[in-house]
Amino acid sequence: MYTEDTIAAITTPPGVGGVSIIRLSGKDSFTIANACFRDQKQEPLSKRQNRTIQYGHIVNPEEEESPIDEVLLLLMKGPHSYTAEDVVEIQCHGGYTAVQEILKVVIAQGARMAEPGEFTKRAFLNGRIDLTEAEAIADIIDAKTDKSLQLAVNQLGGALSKKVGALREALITLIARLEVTIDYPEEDIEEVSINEARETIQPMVKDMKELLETAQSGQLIRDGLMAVIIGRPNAGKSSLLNALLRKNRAIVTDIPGTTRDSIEEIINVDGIALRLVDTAGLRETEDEVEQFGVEKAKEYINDADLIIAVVDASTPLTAEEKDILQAISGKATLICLNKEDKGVCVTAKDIEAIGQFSKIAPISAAQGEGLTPLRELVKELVYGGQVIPTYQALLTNTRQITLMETAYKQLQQSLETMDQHMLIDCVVTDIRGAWESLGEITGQSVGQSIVDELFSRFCLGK
Ligand SMILES: Nc1nc2c(ncn2[C@@H]2O[C@H](COP(=O)(O)OP(=O)(O)OP(=O)(O)O)[C@@H](O)[C@H]2O)c(=O)[nH]1
Ligand SMILES: [Mg+2]
Repeated sequence: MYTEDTIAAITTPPGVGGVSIIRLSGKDSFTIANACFRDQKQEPLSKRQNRTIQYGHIVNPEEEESPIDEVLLLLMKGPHSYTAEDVVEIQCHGGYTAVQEILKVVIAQGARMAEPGEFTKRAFLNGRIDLTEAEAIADIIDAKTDKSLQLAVNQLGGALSKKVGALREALITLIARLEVTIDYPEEDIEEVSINEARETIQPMVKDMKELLETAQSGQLIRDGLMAVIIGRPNAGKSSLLNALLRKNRAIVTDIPGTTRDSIEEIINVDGIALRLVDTAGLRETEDEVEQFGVEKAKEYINDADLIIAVVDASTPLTAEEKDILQAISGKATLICLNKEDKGVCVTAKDIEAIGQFSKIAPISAAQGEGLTPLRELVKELVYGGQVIPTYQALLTNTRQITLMETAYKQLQQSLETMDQHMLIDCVVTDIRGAWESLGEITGQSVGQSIVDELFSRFCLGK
């Protein structure tokens, strides 16, 4: 058990609301709460029934018991608490002052201000959750769509941990069997063991490959995609942004060069968060402000997961427009042939003659028509044509993916080592490497610095 000092933090966001919560965790939580909590009962909090709510007042014992607020106290003794330590949560009236005053009092009584993510870090260090589950908690907090939430909740339920745990279990059993062979080297036993090892590892390699193949989907469901809307001035980019948002977010005029700074908004496309960026129309310009906007647009093109190029199809393509289209050829792109209600000068064939694009769709941004192909393209990019349910175990971040790739390569290496009839010791070394890499995913074998870095990304009070 990880026994350290007792930490405290305000776990609710700053501002006015119904309630604010101060959380205490550690061996002295009950003693500290007891020192500043007053109600009708005589018995100390530590003697009261666990997992109950107590009604009373928080006072400042250093200042003649002056009352601070009327509160509810939640008592949760370890190990059955968020951190697996003794936890007390103080619910006071929501606002700026009471909650800060209560925090000051509990700190004065011996608690220490928690660092960001420290409660969850303790849950991990105390063995209540593993690293994938801790990451899932951060993902639940950050979830932008129902699908990313489902994925995170599922990961918190142990979907990925179980999968990784099963792989590790099979590997350690295999390592044990192979090590027996090393200790008692007899040729026929060795042959049998190697065959067994091959049969165990081959399906695992297949399993891991599948996990890696679906990893991009997991990451995109979790993080969403960034789509940049580009095109020449007046093509209808801001009109498209507004149509997708179903509100007049960006200024639309018939003056070319209306949008100068980029505008970002998030929309939900069938459970996937799509970060839309409307940009300044691409053109050579003397206007310094507009020039900055054009440079920014070009940067977004490099970073985007998806490029939405808007073409004014009611007038012939300009040389500049052709250059833009050539430059984005081959990337994940949707070409929107806009303003077809005004007349058709540019067809899909004309666009196809310029380069390779994922989809070409006639739209009317002004009327909000023809937007379905965008949804389809987003889904194609995320799922790559596969059906991936969010309750399936998925790798969802770069840390997990990199470690899984390493483990995958190590196991493949072990198969090659066997094919080359090398010593069993060498095979065991490869397999052990994979076992350790998998352990890093769940946090069974992971360095302190990685743990510190990971939890520092959490918010204060979590
Ligand atoms: N007829 C018609 N007009 C459109 C359509 N989409 C946009 N427009 C008009 O085209 C003009 C320019 O639209 P914007 O959305 O401001 O174009 P933009 O690409 O953002 O332009 P900049 O910000 O200057 O780069 C406005 O007058 C719009 O009303 C459409 O589908 N049909
Ligand atoms: Mg605009």
